[in-house]
Amino acid sequence: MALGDRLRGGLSRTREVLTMPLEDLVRGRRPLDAAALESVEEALLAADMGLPAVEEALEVLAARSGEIASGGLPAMQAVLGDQIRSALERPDRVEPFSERPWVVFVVGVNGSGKTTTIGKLAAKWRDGGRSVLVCAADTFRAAAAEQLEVWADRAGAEFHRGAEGADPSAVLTDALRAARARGHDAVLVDTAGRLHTRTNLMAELAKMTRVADREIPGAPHETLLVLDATVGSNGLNQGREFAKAGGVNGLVLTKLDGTARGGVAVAVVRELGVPIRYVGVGEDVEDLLPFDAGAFARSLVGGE
Ligand SMILES: Nc1nc2c(ncn2[C@@H]2O[C@H](COP(=O)(O)OP(=O)(O)OP(=O)(O)O)[C@@H](O)[C@H]2O)c(=O)[nH]1
Ligand SMILES: [Mg+2]
Repeated sequence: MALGDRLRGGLSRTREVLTMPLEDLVRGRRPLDAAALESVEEALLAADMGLPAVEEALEVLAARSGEIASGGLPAMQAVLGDQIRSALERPDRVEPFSERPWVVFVVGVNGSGKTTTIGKLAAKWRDGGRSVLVCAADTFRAAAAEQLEVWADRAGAEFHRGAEGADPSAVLTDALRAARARGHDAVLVDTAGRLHTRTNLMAELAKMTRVADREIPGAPHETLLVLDATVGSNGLNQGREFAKAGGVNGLVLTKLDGTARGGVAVAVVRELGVPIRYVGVGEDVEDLLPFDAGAFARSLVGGE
């Protein structure tokens, strides 16, 4: 399946929520009056775009209502799609593999999809001919490391873990030394979603960041915060904590296939000020897509 089809498939639930009222509206081919705008507002809020972004979008729709009335649904989709695209666009200066090894921390709360994302990413990079080491720095749950090992085997990546309950920073240090010694192109680091208290978790991540930089100056080159789209904007508070503590410079939005709240992409980028780097649209290894704001916006609102 082509990437575009995969993305459109993954976003189909959100697109349904968004386009039903749009289709109803433009069928009448009339200027958008207050009642009409209200139903668009409801749809955008239901898709979890967040109030500030929704208000902005409504202003633009109102200002261009004549054009929409004469152009019908395609015009509506173009205007709204443009608005969503520009809300999602953020300068992204990260250039994977510009350093060797390229070190990526993957952080986020329990169950958000960290391990799965690492597995998918390792497979993608291996397919591209890169050698990859994955490090299980979640030493608190044995099952966490085992799950990562399964993904590593499947992807053909080297797997590194420490003893159960070991200091994650010590495990990381060993993994980075091994990666350097063996000349790996990339290191993907899986982290715990929860420790005894949230504060400990943030302190642990900060320590791991210092340790990585000491072993490989500039590392981690990416810290990806994984957010579960099915939780929608309710997950934003957690996102803020991670973003504050951990030097997060990229987002991964997972489980878009299981939700009608795909508009949350707009809310998280706006709130956290960090670009989305990948989206997850399923549980299979191919279901991680590089993020493209234009393609994402078009898949959300439908049309060309
Ligand atoms: N449908 C769907 N499921 C996903 C996606 N990404 C992850 N999952 C599922 O979400 C569940 C949790 O994923 P994990 O990768 O184990 O999450 P985690 O963040 O590593 O969880 P902890 O290790 O407990 O912190 C698994 O059942 C995954 O298959 C996605 O994009 N779509
Ligand atoms: Mg995990």
